[in-house]
Amino acid sequence: GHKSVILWFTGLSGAGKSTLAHAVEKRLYERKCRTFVLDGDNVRHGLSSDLGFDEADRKENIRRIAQVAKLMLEAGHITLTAFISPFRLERNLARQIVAEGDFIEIYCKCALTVCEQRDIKGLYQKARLGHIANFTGISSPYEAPENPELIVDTDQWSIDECVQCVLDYLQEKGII
Ligand code: GGZ
Repeated sequence: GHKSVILWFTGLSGAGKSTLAHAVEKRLYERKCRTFVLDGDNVRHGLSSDLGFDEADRKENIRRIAQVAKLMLEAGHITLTAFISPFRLERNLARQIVAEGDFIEIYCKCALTVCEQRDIKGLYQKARLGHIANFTGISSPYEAPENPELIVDTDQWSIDECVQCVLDYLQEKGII
């Protein structure tokens, strides 16, 4: 058995949130945990398809995700969310929606210069050229967590090291 918690990954576009969430999910699945990943691929196209990226829409996006995560929690799943979630206030609201003790904030720490250099989807370049408005890190703020449960240095550590860091934490806390 395992406890149900939310693993709330936060960080810049390209910091590796989604990759890491899926890699952690795979390891949890192997241990027979019930898991679910919420990320841009399954939320931004459906539940939040009416929302864009200005401040109000991002806040609403995060509120919806927190509410869904709470339902998944009640269903007994370890839920992994991978959204930029740039605002401290909304992350803390999410924490309150979910219930403080079940919310594990994981800061995927990656320098903007590294994300921008990788630019896997070419979005940073578009943002620099002014073709995308309100782009996090360029023309919209990212407020780094002040007291996250975990920090993973995604620009210094391998994916495996980051995954192991999360699993060690879950084990240490008796969640898995
Ligand atoms: C940031 C944007 C933007 C703007 C589109 N700013 O690297 P990606 O492509 O796959 O991840 C980014 C994703 C961010 O959506 P989230 O739902 O995680 O954001 S938030 O939590 O702030 O609501 C990026 C893409 O969408 N994208 N426009 N302007 N990222």
